[in-house]
Amino acid sequence: MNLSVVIPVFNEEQSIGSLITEISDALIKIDYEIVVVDDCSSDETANVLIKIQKNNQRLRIIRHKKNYGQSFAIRSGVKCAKSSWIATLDGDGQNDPSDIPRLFDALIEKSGKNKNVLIAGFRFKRKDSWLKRISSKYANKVRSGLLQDEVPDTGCGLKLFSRDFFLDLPSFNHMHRYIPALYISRGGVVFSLKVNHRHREKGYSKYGFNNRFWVGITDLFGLMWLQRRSREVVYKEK
Ligand SMILES: Nc1nc2c(ncn2[C@@H]2O[C@H](COP(=O)(O)OP(=O)(O)O)[C@@H](O)[C@H]2O)c(=O)[nH]1
Ligand SMILES: [Mg+2]
Repeated sequence: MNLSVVIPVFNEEQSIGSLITEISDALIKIDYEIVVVDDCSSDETANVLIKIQKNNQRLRIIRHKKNYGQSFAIRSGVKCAKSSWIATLDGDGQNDPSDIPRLFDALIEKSGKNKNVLIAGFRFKRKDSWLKRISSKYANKVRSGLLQDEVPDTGCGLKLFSRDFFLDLPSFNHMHRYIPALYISRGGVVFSLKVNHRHREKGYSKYGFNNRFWVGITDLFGLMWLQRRSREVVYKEK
């Protein structure tokens, strides 16, 4: 197993099937598994996944007992992953699975012997509503100014990294938007690579101004505190 593709989903009954087909088409040269983490969806997502699994042995389904949020869903998927390399992407089809092989090659090339590399997708042409694009543009500016993580796009769902390094990061609700800053504060190295971004064709967005803006402000203070307290610990057995 070379790569575990981790997908957090909440109520994506209409999108998850075609996304899994696209992943299978895109990863023909890679030995991979797909770990979908269903965060206690209230629609038909669970049944859709079980049906797909009957004809897809690469698919594993993890279901949360209750809705814990996207960050904890990613974490559960990474914990259950069998590979030491992870690709994570959104379950609504906005990220393009055909970007994964190029990003995976970059991860292997940049990593060498180190496991501290994060490949972060950069949605250079975002296909979101006007309000989302504008608010995200300013949020990214404020965030990169305060956290100095120097990434153009922290919230892209498409990211590749090593399982062990990720599981060593602090775990909290909404941490998935700050993975680059958390990486850097632990001595990690981040590479932002341009990726395709697509409109959401089906289903609905789970995030609006209220559950992103106010939460985001609180998170920024928390992140600045975490950065001050973080240390990259280097040790060796003698
Ligand atoms: N596991 C989990 N995933 C979620 C939750 N909310 C959203 N997601 C997933 O996170 C991804 C991004 O969410 P989405 O609604 O598309 O956000 P947007 O692209 O910013 O509008 C999608 O795969 C969602 O299904 C949640 O509460 N739990
Ligand atoms: Mg989306």
